[in-house]
Amino acid sequence: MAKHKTGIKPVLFTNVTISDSFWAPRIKTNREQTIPASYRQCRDTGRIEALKLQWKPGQEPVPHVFWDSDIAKWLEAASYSLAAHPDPELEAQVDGIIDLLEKMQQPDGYLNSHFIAVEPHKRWTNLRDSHEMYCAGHLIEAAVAHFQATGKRSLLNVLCRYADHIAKMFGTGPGQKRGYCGHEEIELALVKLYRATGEEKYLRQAQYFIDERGRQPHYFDDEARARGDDPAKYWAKTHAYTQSHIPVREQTEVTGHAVRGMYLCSAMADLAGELGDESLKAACERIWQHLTTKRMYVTAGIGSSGQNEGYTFDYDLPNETAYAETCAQIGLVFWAHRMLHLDCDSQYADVMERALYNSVISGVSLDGAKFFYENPLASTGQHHRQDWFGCACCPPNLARILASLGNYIYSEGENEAVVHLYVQSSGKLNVGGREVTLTQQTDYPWDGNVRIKVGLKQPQTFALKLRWPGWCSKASGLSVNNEQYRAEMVRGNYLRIEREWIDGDAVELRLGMEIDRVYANPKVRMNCGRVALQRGPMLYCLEGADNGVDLNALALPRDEELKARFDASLLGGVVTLLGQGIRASADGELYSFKRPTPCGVPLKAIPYCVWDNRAPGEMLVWMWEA
Ligand code: FUB
Ligand code: ZN
Repeated sequence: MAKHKTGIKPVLFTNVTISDSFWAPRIKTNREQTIPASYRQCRDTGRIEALKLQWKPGQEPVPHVFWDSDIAKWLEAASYSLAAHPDPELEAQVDGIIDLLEKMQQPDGYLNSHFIAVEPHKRWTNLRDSHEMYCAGHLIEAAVAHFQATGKRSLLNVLCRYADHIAKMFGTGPGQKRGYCGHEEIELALVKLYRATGEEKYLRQAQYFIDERGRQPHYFDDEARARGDDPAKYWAKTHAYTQSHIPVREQTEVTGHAVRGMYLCSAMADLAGELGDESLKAACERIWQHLTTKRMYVTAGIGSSGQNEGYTFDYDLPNETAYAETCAQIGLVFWAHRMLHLDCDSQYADVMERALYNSVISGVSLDGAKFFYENPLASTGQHHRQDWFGCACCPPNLARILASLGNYIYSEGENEAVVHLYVQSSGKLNVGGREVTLTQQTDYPWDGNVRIKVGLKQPQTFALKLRWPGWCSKASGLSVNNEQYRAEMVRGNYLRIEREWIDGDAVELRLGMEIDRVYANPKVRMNCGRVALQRGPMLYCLEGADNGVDLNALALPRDEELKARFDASLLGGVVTLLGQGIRASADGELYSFKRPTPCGVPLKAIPYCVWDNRAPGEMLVWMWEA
């Protein structure tokens, strides 16, 4: 197991039971709707059929180069689901696909449905664009999840053989190619494979891929020439698109394709922890600072442009055309979680929470059947979730993170138990070799009161660390067994309570949850004069269903005192924000010499993450402030 610098490691979702009113219904819907629907989509679109290698020239559809990754993410999600909820029908579907993968594997270990059936002569000839190792990485993650969920080695054995094949092909040794994948993913997967098998060779292979990335002469240029292509005619124009323009330790900014960058940084953080590599950690910290201070949406969406599915320039955060791919935010959660275990600093948990409650969960409808690929912050009413996509990376990515959401709440160490997220749940931790149960009772994210009961077999001294969320500025309270307690605030913004705990001890944390107005730096030109609303971890938006059309004709007066009201019958039960806005008439001419006279209108904001679950209409996060 990883030896993290902080000495803490995540408590696995299999030891966490979530019982709140926000996530628990989403996880259930994920299990009952999203996972089965994604299986049907993989079947009906030919993705599963492609594994049979029966494709013939001229036949449609042609198995796509990264179809295997969709299957892999589904397998991973299904495995997590099986770990928590045994389901013979689902297990049979999983076994059926594993059987196809076993049969598909080539004698040398190679495994990719497109490059076996469609373009066998092009195997490993275009690492920059072809996604072979990206698919391999997702399959490895699936294999580890399946092994951990079921104890079966069937898929793990297949993927170990494939990983061995890849390690034989790529490296610095004689006869090896000095390549790495254009879409990062295999690096973090190999670290997982190392942790699951204990085989250090997989860790070393991940390290090789990270160390090799961005070196000169550039591998992608050399391989382009070998294919007879001119590297100067690269369609993406720059190797910054794949974060390989310079070696990773020299990188200071997020660049290029957002999902790729997040998977890369996740692997860098993993390796920094595993190898105690300070230079990788420092690079992660620099890139993190750049992303979160200059290129991240208030919803924690990242990657503002569809053109490169990624970043443009600092402070360029358009609302209506925001790309903010669901997968990118999921990648951000993966990275933030890893950073948190390199350095137990609440800035990482804050971003992780912001992404989870806003631009990750926005990716799926309340009924679990429709998905956003892009998560804009304004819409004229044309943007809606869809059943599936030709490029279907997001739905199964959502399925796997929801099925394993328990991973992000607690961490455990020799002498400490840490709570990163407040979610009504129960976590079974291993603190210094003894079982400690933490049971949270809370209405979070709608209310900031959290009661944590400590369950122990015998009294034990350790530190309980509770994250102080970045959104919480209002004086709040902390008590232990109903007595006020002055906890030490340790580096990284965690409240630390060290004492001898006895079974049944209870801690109460009261986080003042106010309605906050958020203002963007004026360099974010789109948001000048505008304001966003936040309450606790939730960002809010105006939606047409509540506020009519022309949301840009509405403004929020600067002195308006909004009220928070829980509405059990709305959108699965949400806190809405209510108040009076002012509205200018939008009925006039295109241009006029007359200043519009606004009139008062009721205004209602709902959590951003649940928009587009009712009648189609406009949506706006950043509203005018008058
Ligand atoms: O290229 C594979 C996946 O498809 C990427 O991660 C997404 O951005 C989408 O392009
Ligand atoms: Zn995606």
